[in-house]
Amino acid sequence: MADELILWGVGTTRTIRAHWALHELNLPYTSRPILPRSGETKTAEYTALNPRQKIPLLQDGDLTIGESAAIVAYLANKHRRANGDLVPDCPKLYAKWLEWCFFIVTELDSTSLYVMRRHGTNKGLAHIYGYAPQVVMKAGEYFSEQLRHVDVALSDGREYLMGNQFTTADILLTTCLTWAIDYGIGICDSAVPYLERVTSRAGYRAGEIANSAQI
Ligand SMILES: N[C@@H](CCC(=O)N[C@@H](CS)C(=O)NCC(=O)O)C(=O)O
Repeated sequence: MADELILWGVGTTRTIRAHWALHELNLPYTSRPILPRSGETKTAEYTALNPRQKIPLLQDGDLTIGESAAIVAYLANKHRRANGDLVPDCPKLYAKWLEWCFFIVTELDSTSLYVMRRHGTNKGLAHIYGYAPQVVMKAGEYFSEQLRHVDVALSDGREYLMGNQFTTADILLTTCLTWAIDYGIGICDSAVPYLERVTSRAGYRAGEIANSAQI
């Protein structure tokens, strides 16, 4: 019998990545719907599991893994699908997939959008990390500049970042694109049909519901 999968966390751009991957892969799991900034990430029970006090966090038997990009990559690698893996197998394609994943989590997420979240007042954390409007403006500009890498790739008409193979890199990019739209930054034209295509996937829809803070 397979180990029980337990996913901690709902309600954020990072948590939806894990819910979405679990639904893409059709994996049954138990959701522990704790929320950020609620005190639920700071309980003794949760801190023992994750000293970073962050969500999402996945438990797979005796394995505990955090970092949304690592969680989805782990699941994709462990659970290969007959109708298309969420991670490429071929070493060169794997390298390109890895490049996309690192690019998205470092340049688009951590250096741009998360900086805006930390230092802005629009749904932000400025009350904790300090209000810095100039930094927020520059981070938004940086996001748009870095998105050129995505624009050039998608402008050749490919279906997904890795061509016709939907991968976890698409999960990461999609969440950054919806995040950027939410912050009013705007996205490149080539990403508009891409975003429609990806968010119409059954896995995304199911992941979105599972990630909802209401359930
Ligand atoms: N790089 C991490 C970031 C995780 C993160 O910052 N999570 C936020 C919510 S999106 C959190 O748990 N914050 C702690 C709290 O608010 O209690 C990931 O991608 O998983």
